[in-house]
Amino acid sequence: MSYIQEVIEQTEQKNPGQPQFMQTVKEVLTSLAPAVEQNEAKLRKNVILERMVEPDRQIIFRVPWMDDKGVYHVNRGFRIQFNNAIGPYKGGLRFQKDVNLDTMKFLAFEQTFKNSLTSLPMGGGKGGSDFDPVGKSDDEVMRFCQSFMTELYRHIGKDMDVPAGDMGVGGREIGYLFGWYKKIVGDYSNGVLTGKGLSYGGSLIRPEATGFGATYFLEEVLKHEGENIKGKTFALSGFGNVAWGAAKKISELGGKVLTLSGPDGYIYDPDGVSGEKVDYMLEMRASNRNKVKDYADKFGVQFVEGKKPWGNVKADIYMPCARQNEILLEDAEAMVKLGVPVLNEVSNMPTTNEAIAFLQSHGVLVAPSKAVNAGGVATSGLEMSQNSERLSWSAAEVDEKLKGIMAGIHNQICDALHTYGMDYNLVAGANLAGFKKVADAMLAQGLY
Ligand code: 2IT
Repeated sequence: MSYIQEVIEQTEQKNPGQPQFMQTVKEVLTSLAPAVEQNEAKLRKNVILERMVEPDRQIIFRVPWMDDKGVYHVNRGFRIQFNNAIGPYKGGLRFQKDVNLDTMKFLAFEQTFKNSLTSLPMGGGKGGSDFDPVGKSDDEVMRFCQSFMTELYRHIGKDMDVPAGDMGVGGREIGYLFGWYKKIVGDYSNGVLTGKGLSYGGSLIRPEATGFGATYFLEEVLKHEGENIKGKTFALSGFGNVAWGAAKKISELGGKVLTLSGPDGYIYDPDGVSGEKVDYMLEMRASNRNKVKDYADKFGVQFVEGKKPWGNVKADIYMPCARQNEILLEDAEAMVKLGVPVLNEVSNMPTTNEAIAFLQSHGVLVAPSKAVNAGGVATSGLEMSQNSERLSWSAAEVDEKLKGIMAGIHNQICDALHTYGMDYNLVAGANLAGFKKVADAMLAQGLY
């Protein structure tokens, strides 16, 4: 049996009931075959793949909190410190009711390779809770964040592990988390968290960074194909921070965003989501209602209940910005039937492995999330640099660096594909490039 297949089977045995984690492990490891075959003896001796699929540390803790009526609740908190070969653990916190250990491990594993691609010194980590922020008051969210940090603080640090936001965790939550961290620890190390407000060490462009970066990466992909964004139509899912940044940049560059979605369904706006409509996305998110229908009601456009845009709306480019596994095999089949040529994955692991394989074998260009959405964490890395320097950079400076990083990721992918004599397969290229840096660092640092 091949080394890769052995490790996949061992990992499956050791991690029963973790389908999302196994999905990314299989996706990444199988695409590493060309690199592993060249160095098999050395990689085997150093148990590189075995170590790469085993997190350095998995922290699980109780988070008790009290709601506004005085009723007590208990949630589960997580922090997975997956790999710190190239830098301190870095990755977001997700607050969402279906978060479990499997979700956390898949995200932390992906984060390790994504952070490697940014070319910044950041290891892979992820955390969060099964706390459901929908419908909670500010005070409830604050009390939850304080309780969460009361345990988390002992595991993080500006040179140890640096959390940020993810779904359900934005500027408000990071503010409460930082306030409580500072209260417990007593010093002003604001480099311990990223995604902070501008008045206490946040970076300009960090809120926009994931969506902007995803659009910049797409520009590189289209350039490679001799095309550009101007005049192209887009189907997006989600309406949160990531979809907001993407819609803003796409409309600026002359593309037209036809759809947004929420747990309730999707909206179809034939004039495109731009200008005040993009600003309205922020209001929808702040309202905490989690309903995209509000957009249709406000702007008088079509709302399709209970459906996703995939396979229902024809567009030049699909950009899932909502959650994992939103594009299944049946969606991929419908997408090919409709003739959608490009899938630019923005949310983490939005497509199942079967759907990716189907799309690629039918000529759809798939840009993988660990490259496409890396602008978010990359700008977190720039926020850490500014905190260390005790300086703030201008929006133009950060945006320019972000653009350079996204172009750099595309170049690294092309270089990796070139090294192994492969075609323009961005999924394999991103895994090969992300893996190489982490593996080299682990080999250099000995058995640990
Ligand atoms: O999935 C991601 O890369 C993020 N949620 C951003 C993580 C970060 O540390 O900025």
